[in-house]
Amino acid sequence: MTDPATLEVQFLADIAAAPDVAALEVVRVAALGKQGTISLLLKSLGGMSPDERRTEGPKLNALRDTVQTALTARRAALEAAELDERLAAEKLDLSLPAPHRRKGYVHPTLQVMDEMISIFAELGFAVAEGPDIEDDFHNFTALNFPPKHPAREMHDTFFFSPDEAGERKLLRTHTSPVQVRAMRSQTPPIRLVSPGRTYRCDSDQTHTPMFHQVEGLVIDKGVHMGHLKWTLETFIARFFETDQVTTRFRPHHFPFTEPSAEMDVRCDRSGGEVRIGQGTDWLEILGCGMVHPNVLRNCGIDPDAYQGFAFGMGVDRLGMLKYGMPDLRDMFASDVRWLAHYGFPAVAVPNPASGLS
Ligand code: 2NM
Repeated sequence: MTDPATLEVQFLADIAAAPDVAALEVVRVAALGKQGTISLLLKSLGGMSPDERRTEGPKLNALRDTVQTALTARRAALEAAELDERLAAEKLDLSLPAPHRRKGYVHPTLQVMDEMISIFAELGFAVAEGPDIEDDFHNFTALNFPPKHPAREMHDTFFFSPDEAGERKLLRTHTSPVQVRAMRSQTPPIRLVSPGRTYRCDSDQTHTPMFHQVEGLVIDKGVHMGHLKWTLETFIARFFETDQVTTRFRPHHFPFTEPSAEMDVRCDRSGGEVRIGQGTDWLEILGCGMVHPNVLRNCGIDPDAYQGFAFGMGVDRLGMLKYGMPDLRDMFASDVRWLAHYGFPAVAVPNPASGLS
C-alpha cells in the first residue's frame, strides 16, 4: 500500500472517478491533506536513513507532484462542466415572443397612452404628472374659468366635503392643472404633455366618470396656430400610422384658450368601422387653441413676450378608434375576457424604432 507507484495508480484512478468538485476535495484531503497518505509518507522521510531517504525522497516528491497536477486538472474540468450545466439549466430566451408566456395584459388605455407619449417624446415634449386631487385654483381659477362657470357646478365636478379651512378639494376634471403648475414653476420655452386620469360626473355610452387625457402645452416666443396645426397633424399621422391625414379646425370655446378650436380628421365610416385617412366623413378628435393671455398672466408669464398653444385629447376614445373597441364602458368593467382580447403583451412597449402597434 505504501509503494509510491501503487499509490499513484490508486490516487489517479480516484481523481479520474470523482464525479464533482466536492468528491474531488475528499480525494485531495485523503492524499495531500495534513493527515493525507502522501503527506504522512513525506513526513516519515525524516525518520529514514540517509540512503533510504535518497531513494524514497524523489519518488515521494514525484508522487506528490503528479497527484497535485492531476487534482488541479480534474478540478478545472469539473468546474467547467458544472458551469456549462448551470448555464444550460438557467437559460432564459429574452427574445421569445410574449404570447407564449403571458399571464397578464397591458390595458389598451395604458398602451395607447405610451404610444402617444412616445410620439410626443420624439417631437421634443417632456412628460409631466400631477395629483388627481386638486384645488379650485389649479383646476379652474388659474385657467380663466369665471366664478359662475357651469363646469364648476356640482353636476360636472366631483367635489370633496370642505376641510376645516372651508376649502373644497376636487377630482381634477382635466390634466390642465399639471400645466398650470409647470408654467408657474418653469421659465419658457416649455414643451410638455401631461397624461393621466381625469374625472367628470358623467356616464353613458360615450362617457365614463373616470377617463384618461393627454394634454399638451408649448410656450415660447413667436408661437402661433401654424405650429399647433403642424404638431397635431404630425401626431395624428404617426398615431394612426398613415400619411394621408386631412384635418379640419372648427371654432369652439374653452375658457383657457383664445382662439379655441376642435380638430376633426377625415374618415370613412362605411362598413361599421372607422378608417382614418380616407372617406368623406369627419371625426372629432381633440380640442385645442392658443393659451389665453389671462392664463399666462395667472401663471406668471408675460403674454406680451410669450405665446403658447395647448391641446387636449381623450386617450380612451382614441384607443377605441384605433383598435376598434365599440363601447367605452367596457374599458373599465375589469372583464378578463375583454382584456385578453383587447389587451397587449407586457413586452410590447411602444417606441418609434420598433413601431407603435
Ligand atoms: C383642451 C383644449 C384646449 C389646455 C389648455 C391648457 C393650459 F394649461 F395651457 F391652459 N392645458 N390644456 C387645453 C386647451 C385643453 O382639452 C380639450
